[in-house]
Amino acid sequence: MEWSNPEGRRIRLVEGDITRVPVDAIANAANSALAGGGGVDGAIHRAGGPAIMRELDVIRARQGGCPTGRAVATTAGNLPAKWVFHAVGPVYRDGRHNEPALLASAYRGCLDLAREHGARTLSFPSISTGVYGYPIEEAARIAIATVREHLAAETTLEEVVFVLFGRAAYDTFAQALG
Ligand code: AR6
Repeated sequence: MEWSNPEGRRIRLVEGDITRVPVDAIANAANSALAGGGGVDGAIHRAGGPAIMRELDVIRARQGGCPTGRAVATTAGNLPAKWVFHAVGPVYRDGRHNEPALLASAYRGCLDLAREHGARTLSFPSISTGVYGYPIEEAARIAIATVREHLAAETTLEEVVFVLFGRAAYDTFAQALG
């Protein structure tokens, strides 16, 4: 499924594995320790190889990790991309602990890094909706709205691809994209 704004910038939805989709930059759903983990984070480190963790070690030594709602950039190692942007989404508690703002901010962190690096294409997984428990209907609305807002402003991005793991996640994002 595809949508484009008046400037011709696109949002595309794909069902599949984010490590297999070639783009300039891949966003990762990381944790604030930048320690690696399961889910999409595990898949990205496995496919990208040890070069990614080596750069995260340097970032950790410098700034101690990455706060929730922010993102940091590394090489993409062996992945079909130039960079990985490691975003830290919120752990969902009850929706009254600033979760919507923090989720939007995690997406914005990657979108801003894309602009800084001059990326033309960027892929996202559905941040926070796995282990972190964010209800996917609300998360999808926030993700799409935040990307649309970025694409309406000055940016190098021509296409943002959401790579959704499984039919249910794809359908939820398709609904949010309208
Ligand atoms: N490609 C695309 N999406 C995927 C893939 C993949 N290969 N694998 C899983 N997903 P999660 P979170 C989907 O749990 O909720 C990690 O341990 C998955 O189905 O990966 O932000 C980190 O280290 C779900 O829809 O991330 C953190 O500690 C979405 O990706 C913590 O989990 C996000 O699920 C972050 O939790």
